[in-house]
Amino acid sequence: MKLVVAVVQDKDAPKLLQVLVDKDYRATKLASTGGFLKEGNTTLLLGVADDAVDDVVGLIKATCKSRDQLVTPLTPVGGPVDSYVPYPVEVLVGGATIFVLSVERHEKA
Ligand code: 2BA
Repeated sequence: MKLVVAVVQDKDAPKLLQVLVDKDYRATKLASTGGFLKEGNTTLLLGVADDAVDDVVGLIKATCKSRDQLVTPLTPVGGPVDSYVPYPVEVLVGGATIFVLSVERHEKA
């Protein structure tokens, strides 16, 4: 068994969960926050059989979209505040960041 951990955008999470549950995959949805943008995203935990990993990863990739997001950088610490003009910069946020981990043991009680 493998544990698939997928960090996805909030906008894609409801559809992705539906797609996964429709195909009988079990999923846990966690509210998470990206370290860089400090904005909400969604982390899904999926315990799946080894031979189902490619299918699950394929469903995630097919459902989640990359999007450009505008970010306004903070004033540089210690820098001159009055002359600093914070121009928004575009950041491409990926469709999904996926980790696949081996599961040593899985039990249900
Ligand atoms: P955030 O950390 O909020 O990052 C959002 C997007 O900002 C990233 O999209 C990337 O395009 C950009 N970014 C992140 N760190 C950067 C940096 N140091 N310099 C310049 N740009 C940077 P994604 O790479 O698609 O990541 C989307 C979200 O997935 C991340 O949100 C984070 O929550 C998670 N993530 C990505 N890589 C991860 C990793 N190696 N470990 C854990 N979580 C990760």
